[in-house]
Amino acid sequence: MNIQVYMHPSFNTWKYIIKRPIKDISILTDSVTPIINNVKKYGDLALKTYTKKYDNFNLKYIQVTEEDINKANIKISNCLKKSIEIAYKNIKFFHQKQIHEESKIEVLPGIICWRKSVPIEKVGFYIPGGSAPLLSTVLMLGIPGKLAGCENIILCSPPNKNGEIHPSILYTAKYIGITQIYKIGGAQAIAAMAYGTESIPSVYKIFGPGNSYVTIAKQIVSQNGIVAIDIPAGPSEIVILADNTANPEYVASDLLSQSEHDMESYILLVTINESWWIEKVKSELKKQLINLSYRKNIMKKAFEKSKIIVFDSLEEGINLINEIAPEHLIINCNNAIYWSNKIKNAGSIFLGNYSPISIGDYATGPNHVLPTYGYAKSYSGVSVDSFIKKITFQKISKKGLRNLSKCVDVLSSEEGLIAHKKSINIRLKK
Ligand code: HSO
Ligand code: ZN
Repeated sequence: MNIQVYMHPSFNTWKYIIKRPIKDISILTDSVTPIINNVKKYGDLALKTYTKKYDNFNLKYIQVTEEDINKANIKISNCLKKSIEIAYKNIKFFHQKQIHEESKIEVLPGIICWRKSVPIEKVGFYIPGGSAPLLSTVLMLGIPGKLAGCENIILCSPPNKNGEIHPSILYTAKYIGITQIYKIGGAQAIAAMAYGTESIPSVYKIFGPGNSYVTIAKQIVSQNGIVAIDIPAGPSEIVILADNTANPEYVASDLLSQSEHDMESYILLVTINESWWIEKVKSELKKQLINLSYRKNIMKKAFEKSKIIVFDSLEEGINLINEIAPEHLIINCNNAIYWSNKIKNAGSIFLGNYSPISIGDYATGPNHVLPTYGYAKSYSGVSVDSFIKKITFQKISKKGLRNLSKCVDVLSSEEGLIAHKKSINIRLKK
């Protein structure tokens, strides 16, 4: 593993060091657009054709049956069931606290206003299958969706070569109470949830990670104004800020953990430590990778673009991290809370030697669907709020109207919108 080390880089070089790979999306867009158009035009027929082409299966029925779910249930060990139950409880407990009812505000005598949270009626989840069937993402999306009160939740996931969705995805979905599940993957699943087909109902918002085709498809359907999406998604990201209290073995294990998601994973270590400590991290990476044969190629590829940045002070590190706005940040420093208060941009922050990202990926409670690619500058991770819209209410009495009529008279005149003030004055005429 040949990680590039940058010693005390000057401020004007930062943007080159930290930049994410720029993807030429034109090729992806060209291949995804016809898929979207065909699903829109031919519905289920297009879905079956693409499933044959990309998943190599002749799909008879698109929707998962009760029998499929029961079959999956048998394949799940008690140990896995127990772990899902524990993770479920913690994620639910954490997200439950995000539900607040706002009080009614009497802005002026006779003017009462309030806001009500209303769940998005129909939402759709995309859950990738393949070598890493993300059952934890089913929990991370399903729990806040259910807590918000979404009435219709559907889920799409690609079938394997036997035409089945991974049993742990089916089991977890059922456990949460999601029963409308469809064996469709890729851009065609996104198009189906956006436009609807004979089998798959259209939804108002699409959630969930996926490969670059899925990501582009989500972007296209949302730009077309058809549906909303959760967050513009990109590969996983890990940034670690380390001082001499950080354990190099643990640091290496964290960097490796996020690298196994994607060849494009963004991996960066920012430190004020001496060269022996950095060498120790590097040798640990090599050592630990030997025992991670299953996804070694993905990890090796991801590490080709990884970087170690050495500064004189943690302040510089914090400034750099605020520029990066990483999805995950581990602050592995003495007084981690103090340093974390200086972070303005990050998806989720893990504090100290015993807070690996992996524990949060599965079971501590907070959501693991987080903004990547610098979107943490303006986006939050998924939460109950992601499944809610807020409607405002205004109840005004005649006295309240009188209280504000002069003000609005002046403002609407200034805008030249005379009918506006007339609709007020007409009510106040004797
Ligand atoms: N770290 C991923 C979430 C995940 N990890 C799912 C394991 N399973 C989000 O970047
Ligand atoms: Zn992860």
